[in-house]
Amino acid sequence: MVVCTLCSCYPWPVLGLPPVWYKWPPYRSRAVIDPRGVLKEFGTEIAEDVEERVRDSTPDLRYLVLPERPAGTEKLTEEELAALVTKHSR
Ligand SMILES: [Co+2]
Repeated sequence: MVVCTLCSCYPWPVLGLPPVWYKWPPYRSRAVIDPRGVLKEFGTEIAEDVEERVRDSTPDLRYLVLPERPAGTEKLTEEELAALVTKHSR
């Protein structure tokens, strides 16, 4: 999970304006302490056998998460795959 505890910067050129909760201190601190619990509240349950890592971005160091290809999308074109990616993607 990628967070920014320092300044809540957000990749707005890619994802648009951030949701309001993104800057809330309780979200920023809990995302670091309990990323699995926070993701669960957003409706994404991470299996217990999946390792959790939290990366805190800074103005000098950014992270980009490349998602796995969703099941059943093997025949989609690049454009069709790109259309699946929104800030609401899980
Ligand atoms: Co920041």
